[in-house]
Amino acid sequence: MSKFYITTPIYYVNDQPHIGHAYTTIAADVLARYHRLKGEEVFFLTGTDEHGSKVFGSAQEAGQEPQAFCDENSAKFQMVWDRLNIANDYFLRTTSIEHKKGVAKFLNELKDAGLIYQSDYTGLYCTGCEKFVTEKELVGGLCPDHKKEPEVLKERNYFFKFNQYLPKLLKLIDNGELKILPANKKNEVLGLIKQGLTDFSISRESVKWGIKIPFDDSQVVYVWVEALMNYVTGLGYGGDESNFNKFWPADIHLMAKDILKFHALYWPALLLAVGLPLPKVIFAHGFFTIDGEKMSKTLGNIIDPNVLIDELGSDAVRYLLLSQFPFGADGDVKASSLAILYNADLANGIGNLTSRVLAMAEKYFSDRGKSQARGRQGVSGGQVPAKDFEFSDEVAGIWHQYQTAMKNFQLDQVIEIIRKLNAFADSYVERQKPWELAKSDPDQLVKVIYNLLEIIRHLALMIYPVMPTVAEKIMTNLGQADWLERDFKELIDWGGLEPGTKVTKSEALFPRLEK
Ligand code: ME8
Repeated sequence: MSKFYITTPIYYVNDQPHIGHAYTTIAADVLARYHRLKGEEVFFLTGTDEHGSKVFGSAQEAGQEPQAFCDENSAKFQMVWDRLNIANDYFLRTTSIEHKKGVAKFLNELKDAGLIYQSDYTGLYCTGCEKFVTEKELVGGLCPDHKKEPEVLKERNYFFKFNQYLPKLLKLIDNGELKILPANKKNEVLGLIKQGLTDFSISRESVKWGIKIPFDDSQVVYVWVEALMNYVTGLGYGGDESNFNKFWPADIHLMAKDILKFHALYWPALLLAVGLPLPKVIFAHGFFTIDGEKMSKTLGNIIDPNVLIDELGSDAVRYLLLSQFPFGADGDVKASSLAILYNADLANGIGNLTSRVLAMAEKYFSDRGKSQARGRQGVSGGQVPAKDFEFSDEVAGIWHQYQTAMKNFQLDQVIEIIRKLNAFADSYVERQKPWELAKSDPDQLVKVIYNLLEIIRHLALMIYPVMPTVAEKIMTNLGQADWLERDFKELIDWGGLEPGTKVTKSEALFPRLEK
């Protein structure tokens, strides 16, 4: 059985979960669910990044002990992921014992390999970014992302001999052994290597909220270095390593472009240093703005996923966020357009199609006669009529496109394919007019209703990774049980609905929004 290991970044607990975090996590969940549906063994890791001066400072501002502050804020991420139906296999917290153990093992290996040295360092540090910045990166003396002046830091730190790995990284990235996607991001990373990079510090002397360096407890591990290690400690590295042995290397690390350099260069170099295999794909999706503005606490335009879930439901939020712009490109989320898209694609689209088709199956192929004969008056429902294969090839072709889009992480394409299949079924209904066939051509009606029910089954399978709850409801309405355990190839073959299966009308899957 093939395996699939997917990760999101671990999010800083100084911030509330917002739809930027939700975007990455939903995308990872979609890919994880799709690979599970295909029968692969999947491990999906997410979590929270809880150490460092930024988190420590936020805890102080909130008047809380750092651990209590982390507990409270990490729980907010876990709660919203639950509400969004995120089926992660593990939630890693960097303040956990197992993470600390794994980090200690990793650092000892670096030290034993002679890849760490001490040096005095003076540099500019942006706490918002939790990284050293150069004069060149500043705009008007301020960090362009946090609009704050970085502080001058003078410390004696441990450094990692990063520089010596650059020629190897250049080769691995260039020849695609370490895939950086989308392609323009690969070029950016190659450009960074060619510009020249220096060894980086892996410890902090003045920071107290962190994991102590195992061989020098006067320093803590630099927050970014231990954060990257979550991708192995989340699998038990340094403790019970059975998951680590089964799932490492990662099949894909997912993130936005803001933290690509850490993932595409620092992390692979650390892995090379301890002799671990490299992740297969590093995918940096775009960064989005809200109505043209960067999401930030100061601007007060952060969208809390909880508010959207309250208004639209979790499946709709998953669908709407992913359908905003190409996965990988930057874009603007227009809060006002979410409701419009909800009505167009979900209420009038998938919701309307399924309830219409199920209602027709019930009306024209009611099993009431049979039920009455058994003395069960009033039992409603329809039956799947005899099979027809008119769209067998066409739907196989659509599945091919769908699988290619998933393979290439084109999640917006996945949505587009779902839209097309929905539109195709709508136009088939309009062309065939089953309500007229019911009077004029019962044989053709059998074919049309079978085709529509079967298309809805395929639609439910295709939307499952994106909208799992709605997909399960549709499958239940189609009389399908245990389908998640079935063989994927069989599942996506045309003709899975067996004649005689009882189907029931659905409640409104996506009630129309009036305002
Ligand atoms: O960087 N658009 O954590 P973080 C799209 N702890 N994605 C966005 C977004 C936006 N406007 N805002 C946030 C950190 N994201 C580190 C990571 S990993 C070893 C350590 C998402 O809380 C996106 O995935 O700042 C981005 O990379 C991540 O949140 C940054 O989360």
